[in-house]
Amino acid sequence: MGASDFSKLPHIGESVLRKEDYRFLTGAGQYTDDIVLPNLSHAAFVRSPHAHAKVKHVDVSKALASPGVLQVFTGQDVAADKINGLPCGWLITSTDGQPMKEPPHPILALDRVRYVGDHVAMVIAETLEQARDAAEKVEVDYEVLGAIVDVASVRDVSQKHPTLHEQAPDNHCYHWAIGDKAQVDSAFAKAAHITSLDLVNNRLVPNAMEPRAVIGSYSRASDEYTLYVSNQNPHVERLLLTAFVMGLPEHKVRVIAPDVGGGFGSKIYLYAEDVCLTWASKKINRNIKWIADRNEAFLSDAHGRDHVSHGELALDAEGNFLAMRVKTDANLGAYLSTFSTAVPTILYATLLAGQYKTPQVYVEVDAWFTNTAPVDAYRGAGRPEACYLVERLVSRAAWETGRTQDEIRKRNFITQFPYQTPVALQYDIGDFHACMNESEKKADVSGFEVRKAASKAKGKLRGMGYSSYIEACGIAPSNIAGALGARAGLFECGEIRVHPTGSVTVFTGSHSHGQGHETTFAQVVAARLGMAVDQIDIVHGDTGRVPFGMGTYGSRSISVGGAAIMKALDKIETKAKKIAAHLLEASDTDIEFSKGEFRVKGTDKMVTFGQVALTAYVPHNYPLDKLEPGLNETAFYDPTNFTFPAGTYICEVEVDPQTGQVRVDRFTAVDDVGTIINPMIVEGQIHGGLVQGIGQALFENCVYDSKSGQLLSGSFMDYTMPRADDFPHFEIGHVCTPCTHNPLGTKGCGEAGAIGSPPAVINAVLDALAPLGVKDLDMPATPHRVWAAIQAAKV
Ligand code: MCN
Repeated sequence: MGASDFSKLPHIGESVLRKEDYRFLTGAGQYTDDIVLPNLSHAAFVRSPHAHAKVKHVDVSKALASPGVLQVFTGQDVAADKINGLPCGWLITSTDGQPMKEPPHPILALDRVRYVGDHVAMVIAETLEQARDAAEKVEVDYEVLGAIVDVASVRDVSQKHPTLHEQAPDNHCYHWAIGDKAQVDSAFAKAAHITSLDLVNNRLVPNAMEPRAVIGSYSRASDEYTLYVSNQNPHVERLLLTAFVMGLPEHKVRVIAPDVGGGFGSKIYLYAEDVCLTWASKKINRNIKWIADRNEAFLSDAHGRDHVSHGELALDAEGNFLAMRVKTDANLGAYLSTFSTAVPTILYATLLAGQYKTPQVYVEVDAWFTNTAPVDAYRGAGRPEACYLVERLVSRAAWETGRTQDEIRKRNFITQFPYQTPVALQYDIGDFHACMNESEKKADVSGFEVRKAASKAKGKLRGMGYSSYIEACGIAPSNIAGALGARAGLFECGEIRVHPTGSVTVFTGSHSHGQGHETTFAQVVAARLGMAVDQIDIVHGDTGRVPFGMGTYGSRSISVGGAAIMKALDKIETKAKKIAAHLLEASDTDIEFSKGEFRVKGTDKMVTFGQVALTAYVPHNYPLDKLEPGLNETAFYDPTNFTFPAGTYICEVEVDPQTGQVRVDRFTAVDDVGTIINPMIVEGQIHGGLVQGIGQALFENCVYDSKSGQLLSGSFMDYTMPRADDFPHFEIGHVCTPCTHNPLGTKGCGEAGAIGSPPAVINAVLDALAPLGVKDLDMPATPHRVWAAIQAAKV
């Protein structure tokens, strides 16, 4: 079935209420902390209070003697059992052909700690309180070393900085580039105008509602481990844990990621705690639970973003883009987290063409180690950083050349598809003009001047900012990703199990941690099989039940996971037609399937899907010589390209010039996410993304003290999370150009809001401040920063 026929089926485009919400809203969810196993013990981690130190000695004797303590483990114990460090899943090759520097990432420190929060020892006790009390009694003799935390300093290798890893002199991980430098330089030489910009993409802490949580369990009866973990991709977790770290066969470990209270990327990875608890559950023959508290989450969850960039855009006299040149330094933190290395390269630099037909783009990226928590993919991952750079440059170019925000964009929009960008990606489809036009209409751009005058009358400054984003979702295909350094496949798996009574259970390798898959995936199956949505159950998050899966990240689930389900449904339909043909005494090539009924073409002879299902399991009248009984099919789907959601966002802010306070007054988001399965869920996803993106632009900032390396924003007292009353009503609109290469026509929507919104906000703030002479501002645009920029512009 083609994407166009699919989009017309019942249930597609319907705002079906979320099936999962009953249990979430009535407290019946089963999160990792809700799981209580017999013989349960509790773990607490001893974490480094220093950003960088030698670990000279760890004395666990007092902790071991504490009440209730079962065992205390250190890095030496882990090493003695030949447990490896955490692996990195993406190999980046430097421009000189050398592999990136890949220093060891021990699960418990051996002789050095490299960031505040680094794991030193694990205490296991009968109760959580006993484990925490005993952890305080572990005595660690540290020799404190100098720390380096920010990328703007570490990249200056002419200065002598502390070195984190002997494998990485100068703390340098890789130098990577894409694009044709000579062509770009020659285009710049001919430019009528060059716009340049230095900017910082601020470090963020993910802060999912449910902090990370782990239960390690071991059965002596079966010699099998079970790891319950708040995680986005249980099969990948299992693969890394078994093949790379513990040296176990995969079938000896079952990973269950039950209800997960948000991840936003931070729960993609294999963390030290996951390994420690799994390993220790056999050592002490007890079930062990660890739930991060919020402070531990701030210290030890993988952080996001943290780029410093210089970007330049060359234009001709008419405002056409000729070339873009970018240099980015990325902070990877103290160790390489699972997919960290792909973020500032594959997921960032390849998006720098944006929505524009800029003929040449050249990007150089240096990645660095610092004494900070590891950085990895966080909602958007690389694409927000790319969009921020492109859209800030484009807006600035408009101001500098006296063009309007829409004129400069429309002039340069790509209009012919497929479109090969100069940075590897090929966009399959889009309609950027339609998104812009719809967004301008919904934002009432023509009424802006009146609103601006009204703000002025109140002593406020009003500004309007644009952002036309494009992103790449559903990273693919596996063979190209492999050639680019991925150490994993990027397909998805789906299994359809039709029961004798005709209801269906779907097993998917995708993972839902807030995105509503139990509803939208059921809509897809219900649409195809002509059934009610509540006849279908979706199972995910358990390597013991789901055949295989690559999990959820990069807004891939509906487009890759959903496509795998569609493929399995094709197989179901093919087999079911054969059964129907037998029942109807016709040839299967004459059978049509529609709305849950199999018909012989051109006749009124018909059997229902339910009759076929029953026949498959009660095969009394059945072609047993030609066909196996049962109706159960599995499919793997490896996409041929990314999907490319795109849109235009328009933000209007009001700034108080006395206090620097910024208020988002209006925000319009028009997105093209292809065919929409469930508009209510898509809208919710866009809302969530917008709040995270606007949060980055105005409030959130992860700050380490530049000398001591202490995390200064380690709690909600110091790290400002956005709240509902910080936002206006979001004006949401849609344009639909169905994705050309998956059977649903969908593109991802989970990250769009977080990608497109930050530049719209900052461009709006800069527009408001333009009359005061403020030309630049970094995120987050806090009142203090805005006020300081206003004061600085006065001198
Ligand atoms: N959908 C749809 N029609 C489309 C596209 C999507 O109806 N054209 C639906 C999907 O069926 C799914 C939801 O929208 O129910 C999101 O789908 P998709 O864009 O495929 O994204 P994923 O399900 O793969 O979710 C991952 C994405 C990412 S990468 C982050 S980070 C993120 C996000 O989604 N983290 C989230 N949204 C989140 N939402 C919540 N509540 N919690 C998180 O941790």
